[in-house]
Amino acid sequence: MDIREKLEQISRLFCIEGNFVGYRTIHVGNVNQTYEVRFLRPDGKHKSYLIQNVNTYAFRRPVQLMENIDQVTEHIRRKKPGQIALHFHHTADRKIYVADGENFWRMTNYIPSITYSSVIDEQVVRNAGRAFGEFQMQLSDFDITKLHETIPGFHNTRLRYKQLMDAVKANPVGRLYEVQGDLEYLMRVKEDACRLTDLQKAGLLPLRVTHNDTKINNVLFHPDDQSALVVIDLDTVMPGLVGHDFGDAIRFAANTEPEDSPNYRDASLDLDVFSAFTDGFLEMTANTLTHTEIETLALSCFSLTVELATRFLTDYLLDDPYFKTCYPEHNLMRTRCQIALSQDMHAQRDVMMEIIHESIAKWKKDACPSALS
Ligand code: GN1
Ligand code: MG
Repeated sequence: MDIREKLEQISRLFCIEGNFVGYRTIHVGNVNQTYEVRFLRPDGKHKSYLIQNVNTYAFRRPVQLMENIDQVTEHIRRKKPGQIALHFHHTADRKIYVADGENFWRMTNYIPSITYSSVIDEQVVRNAGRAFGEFQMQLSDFDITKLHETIPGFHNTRLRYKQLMDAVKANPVGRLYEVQGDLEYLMRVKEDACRLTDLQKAGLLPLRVTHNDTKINNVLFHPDDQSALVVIDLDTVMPGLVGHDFGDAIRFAANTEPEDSPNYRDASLDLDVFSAFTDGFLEMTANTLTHTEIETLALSCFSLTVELATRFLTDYLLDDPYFKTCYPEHNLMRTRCQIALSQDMHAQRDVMMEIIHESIAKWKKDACPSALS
């Protein structure tokens, strides 16, 4: 069965009616495969939907993952009745997935919108910061114990280093010799990068419900006024740290180079983007953050960037089983781009903290500037 027939068959299992008009592959996302499918409905109108083939190598427990998503989307939908929200379609027997023995499928409403993979427009970045901050606030009263850990240790940086070491030892396709310089750097910064994880383990940072994959292209924007409509990609919503969401968003949005740029040496932190995102994010969250959370926000950017470098490098050494790649060195370029960015973040950490403190002073109701500096 070709993919067109397959997508039509899956749509029917999700009870979609009308004539199947066509589909388009969406090339965003490094893990799952996404398609837009279009139907001519019995009322004569065209309607689009999104179908995703969930990557079960990455997500070993897809049914639990869908349970998380169902609970979280419904919780958010209840908070904003009548507004645009993500909604998953059900099969005739009320499931929100189809497992056909080979693949794991799900289907959502299609929200007309625009996304950005790189952005320098201050207002758009600020709106993205607000959207991720608001997302966290919407879930602040969600019972954390109801969530499955869909990828155990997802942002456990020490675990990511261990996985890298295992890949180094195994070296199954002989790529180790190419990456000595990259490894040396990652080992040199290991303790600093793992500090966030250590603070979490020591109970010094509170667990919250976090998104954990806060790339700016996971925010849908209104095509006309660039306001943020909705946060998508809820696969990794789990208990986590505020720094996981903040740090991951910055490492993606405030990189002067694309995440997989072959000009990785030019990767650096765009301070204007950093400021705008920080201000939007803290506008929503400043009043709920602890002192230690605030003081580790700049560190979290460095930690998440180094952590992703270890993940890309692990995947490169293992012959790319996890992240989608378009050419053999793709994961190596990604690794190096994160490394270069992390070096600049390290150099700019004090400036980042100053910007964070300015926003805190602006948004936190009882902020006392002298106590923050
Ligand atoms: C993956 O598939 P996508 O683009 O949403 C990954 C993130 C990485 C990101 C790097 C579940 O996200 O953790 O930061 O690639 N998601 C998962 O581009 O591993
Ligand atoms: Mg994702």
